Amino acid sequence: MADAVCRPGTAPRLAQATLGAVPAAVAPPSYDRAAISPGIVHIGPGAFCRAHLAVYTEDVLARGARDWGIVGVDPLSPAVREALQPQDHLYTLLVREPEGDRPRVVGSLCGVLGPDEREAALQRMADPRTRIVTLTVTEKGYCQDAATGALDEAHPAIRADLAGDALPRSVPGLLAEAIRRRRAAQVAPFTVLVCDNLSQNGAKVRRIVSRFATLRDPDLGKFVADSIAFPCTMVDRITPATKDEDRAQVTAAYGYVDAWPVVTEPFRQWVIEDNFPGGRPAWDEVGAIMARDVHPFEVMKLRCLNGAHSALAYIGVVAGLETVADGMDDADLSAFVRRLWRDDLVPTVPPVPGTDIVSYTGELEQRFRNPAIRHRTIQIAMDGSQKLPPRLLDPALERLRAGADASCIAFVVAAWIRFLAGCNDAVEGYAVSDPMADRLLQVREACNGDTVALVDALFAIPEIFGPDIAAHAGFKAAVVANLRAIRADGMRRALAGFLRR
Ligand code: CS2
Repeated sequence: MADAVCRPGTAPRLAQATLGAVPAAVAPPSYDRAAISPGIVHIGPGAFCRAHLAVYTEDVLARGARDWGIVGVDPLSPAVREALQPQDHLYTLLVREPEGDRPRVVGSLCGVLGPDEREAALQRMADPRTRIVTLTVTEKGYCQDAATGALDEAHPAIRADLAGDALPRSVPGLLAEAIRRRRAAQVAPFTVLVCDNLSQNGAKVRRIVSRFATLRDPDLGKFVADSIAFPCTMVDRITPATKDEDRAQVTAAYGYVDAWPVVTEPFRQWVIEDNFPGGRPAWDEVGAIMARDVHPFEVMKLRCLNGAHSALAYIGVVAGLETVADGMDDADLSAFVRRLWRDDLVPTVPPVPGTDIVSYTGELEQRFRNPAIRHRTIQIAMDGSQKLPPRLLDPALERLRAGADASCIAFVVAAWIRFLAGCNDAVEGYAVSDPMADRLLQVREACNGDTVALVDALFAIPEIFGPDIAAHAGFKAAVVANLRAIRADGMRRALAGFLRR
């Protein structure tokens, strides 16, 4: 395959049978895939999990472990299955260094089930060989009230799962049903490992799933709360959505076709609460940190990395800056991000074992500036209703309660509200993608351009702002003032004005 002529249509497809012929530059799995049995079911096998959890697990398999293969379950779309099944679930990971790509083929995924295979997915979750169910379904995948982290009982998917006898579709529904089946068959429970950017993710999802289970059967709810381990974890690796140009680049550079390669940065971090009653892969031997308390790591990452990302996203989209690296190249926006860290976020981060927070934000700045990673601001801007509370509103509230201010966060909230207009300062349109988009856009329409009314109406949405932020007159007034400036002068001038203050 190394010498393949790479005209479109002639390059061979990546697969087990063609693996021996990938060029030497691409590292293949170094173990016998046929000897691996599945021990993990992963719900949400998108790019992030394939750059993170699947790679840590790949490294464990390469050290000789046999029973930790991963079966992916995508309850929403058949796209990953359609891309990966013809290539025996192999995919290329392109680690993007500023100097060039480091490619490898990852083999830890041994199957992917799509939305039409929910019975098979439940059987796989109930199989005694499955000892861990891992999840990357994004914040909205848990059907939560983002401000409180409780199950959103009015969520259409939850109502549907509770109403009928059909197989569940929601994530809480799938987990509760799989746990019920194992219990009925007297199979030891699996551990649920939530790998999404929620604060106290394991504890939160335990409450969500046990509440869902209680609504089905109070006894099952108690079993979930008392007998299932949901360790908390902090996950980190910047992984932009795969673009067609990445696919084309694999074929041009390495001579084969991969329908869904994954592009990621060199950095990776994983901190895991070590609570796996059914056992776990030796992830700690391949770089993961097992900790008694993940909370300080998670607060640091959610606020400093994800909070700054959201700031770059809303300010960047409105100002017409396409990627995070473009945002960091803008002198005002990078100065803003540094100020956001220094004034509003770092003071809210508890001491983190083995970490100097100033060096951490310095390293974040380098990661954000990696020119080889084209991480689009519009991608990060998605689902703001779910992302703002843990990333920015929680730290704002802590600052306000301590009698301090949260001026940079107030600017970002104003930028988010301006972002909801659906067009940037150059009047180019984009879609506002958010599970609450309809409600947010209705609120915008109803306010008819009145800035104070708009901020009031959005702050009154309890699932986003919660009562304490909503009642804080000073914070609200700061958001109004920033939004007025952004609307009157455009994002760039408003930002420059903010920085002069
Ligand atoms: C980003 C995250 O899309 C987003 O909201 O902030 O996906 C971020 O890139 C990861 O959490 C990095 O670990």
